[in-house]
Amino acid sequence: MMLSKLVLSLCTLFFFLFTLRDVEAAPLSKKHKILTLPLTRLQQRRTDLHPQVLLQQHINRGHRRLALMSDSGIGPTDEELRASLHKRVHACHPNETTSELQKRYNPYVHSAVESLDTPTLNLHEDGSNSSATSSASAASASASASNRFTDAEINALLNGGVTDANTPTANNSLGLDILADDVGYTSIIEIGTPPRQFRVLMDSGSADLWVGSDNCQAEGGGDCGNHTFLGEQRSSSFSTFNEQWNITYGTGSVSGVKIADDVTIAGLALTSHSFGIAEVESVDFASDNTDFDGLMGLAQSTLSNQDFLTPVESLAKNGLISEAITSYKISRLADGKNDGEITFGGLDETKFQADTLVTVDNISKQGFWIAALDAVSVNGTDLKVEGQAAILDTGTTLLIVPAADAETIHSNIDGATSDGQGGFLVPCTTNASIALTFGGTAFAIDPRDLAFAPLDINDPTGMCVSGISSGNVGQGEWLVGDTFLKSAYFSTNVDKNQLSLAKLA
Ligand SMILES: *[C@@H]1O[C@H](CO)[C@@H](O)[C@H](O)[C@H]1NC(C)=O
Ligand SMILES: *[C@@H]1O[C@H](CO)[C@@H](O)[C@H](O)[C@H]1NC(C)=O
Ligand SMILES: *[C@@H]1O[C@H](CO)[C@@H](O)[C@H](O)[C@H]1NC(C)=O
Ligand SMILES: *[C@@H]1O[C@H](CO)[C@@H](O)[C@H](O)[C@H]1NC(C)=O
Ligand SMILES: *[C@@H]1O[C@H](CO)[C@@H](O)[C@H](O)[C@H]1NC(C)=O
Ligand SMILES: *[C@@H]1O[C@H](CO)[C@@H](O)[C@H](O)[C@H]1NC(C)=O
Ligand SMILES: *[C@@H]1O[C@H](CO)[C@@H](O)[C@H](O)[C@H]1NC(C)=O
Ligand SMILES: CC(=O)N[C@H]1CO[C@H](CO)[C@@H](O)[C@@H]1O
Repeated sequence: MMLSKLVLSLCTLFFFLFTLRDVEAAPLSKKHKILTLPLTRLQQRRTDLHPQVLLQQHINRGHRRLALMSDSGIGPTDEELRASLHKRVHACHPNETTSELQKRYNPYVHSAVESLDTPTLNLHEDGSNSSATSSASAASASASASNRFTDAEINALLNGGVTDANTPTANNSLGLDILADDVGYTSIIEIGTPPRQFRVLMDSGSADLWVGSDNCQAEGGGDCGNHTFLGEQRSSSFSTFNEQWNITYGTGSVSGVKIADDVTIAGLALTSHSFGIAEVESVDFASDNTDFDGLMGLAQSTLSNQDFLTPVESLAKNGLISEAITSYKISRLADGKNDGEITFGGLDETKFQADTLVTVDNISKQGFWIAALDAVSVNGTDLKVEGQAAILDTGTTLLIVPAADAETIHSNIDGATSDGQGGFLVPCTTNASIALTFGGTAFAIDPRDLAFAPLDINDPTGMCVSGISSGNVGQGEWLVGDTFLKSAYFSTNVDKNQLSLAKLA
């Protein structure tokens, strides 16, 4: 019974993780940018994605991003990525036809499957009912001192949604609200006259601001979902350039027109700021279940597809802040503190230990935020990894590191195993302390974040998918997302082309 439950849950649970966990929002080169964004809250539609498939998704996204972030831009083709995915899918469901598998794994593009939307999870082979609520209580019932997964986390894992941050006390700051289970981070800004509120994903790995247009259409038909939209009829300060812009994503694209309108961020009012509205959105943005209306890229505008200043550059240029600084306190749902915050024009000194602040030069030639990675250690022992640079990206959920580095790291974590196909599992209770050294200071990842999510939601002290995935494209670059950034205070400065990290207060 235990064995069959475990085996089945491996084949049922992971659709959630696939849909929830992977926020990877960075454009990749000036000419060819790709974003991959989360498919939040689609998880209740199907419950049968195999963890192997989840891992392949992460690996594919990592490969694609790293390939495009690297100067050569040479990476696996879509066909190769699809082939790897299909191999994994077929390995898990050997007796299903390709069209059955397509329905299984692309439910959101198959309206027939959309109609199966149901809050009921079937985690048990015997068919006993296990709704999201009862799963959460099952998890909490089996909770022990070593179960790190809080009810709030399990609930967010199953149901997505946004957890609002407290109102910041620092000047020029917005709350950074948590998307699902630490999948991404959003804030509310105001646009237009009269001003209306938009929820945007705050992304240090891209450089364009956009929200949906009143005329927005989902790719493949339909509207752009239950979101707030912008257009000339809604705002007397709206103006258009009649020029197109677009960004190509891992799974689709956003395209639209360049416009200008008044934008207020943390009480700082930009008059007629130039940005984009999206007239066509891929389904992962257009879905009702996507809990944000647009995206704010906060890398350097040299990366901008729209060829506009980023909001923080515009704030500095207009003298509303003294330097184009963006600072992030990325919060962790499990802490229950809701203390996420983004600060413009400076750092919030209440959020970090001043004597631990290190500032390093940005080594990106393109406008990403990339720091030299001095060392990586487990429990203080230097692993001598090959990775040399880290792209710090609030818009990526996990860490994606070269395969050799992923092997080295996991071989040093007690109880960690490879899944044999490039993915890694760690004990959910792991206490291993993995630290990344920047500017001479080691910043440790909280072990809770290393244990990405339980393989079996009813066994939260068993094995977990690792927060460190393998992606072997690029030149030793690590893609360092929220799994790491939750454990540090992070700040970027466009004017000085530098970035800073500090230990949290
Ligand atoms: C697939 O079909 C074969 C032959 O009918 C059967 O022996 C096997 O058990 C099936 N595998 C699964 C996973 O259902
Ligand atoms: C399972 O439980 C949910 C929530 O209590 C309920 O809505 C659903 O109908 C149940 N499903 C079955 C098959 O009993
Ligand atoms: C906010 O700015 C005002 C005016 O510069 C200053 O007096 C106040 O101390 C600042 N508040 C905080 C929390 O930094
Ligand atoms: C649309 O979104 C709003 C705010 O997020 C929510 O209150 C409302 O219930 C949603 N409506 C539908 C039809 O989903
Ligand atoms: C995207 O924008 C680029 C640059 O403006 C343009 O060359 C290209 O044709 C656009 N692509 C699409 C699909 O609109
Ligand atoms: C981690 O530490 C906790 C508390 O000290 C302990 O209960 C747990 O067994 C440890 N986990 C491992 C894998 O050693
Ligand atoms: C690292 O330290 C933790 C906590 O003391 C311990 O549980 C773990 O086994 C150590 N790992 C290694 C590889 O030494
Ligand atoms: C301030 C600074 O050192 N900026 C550097 C950022 O990285 C680029 C590319 O390596 C350098 O050219 C800049 O000098």
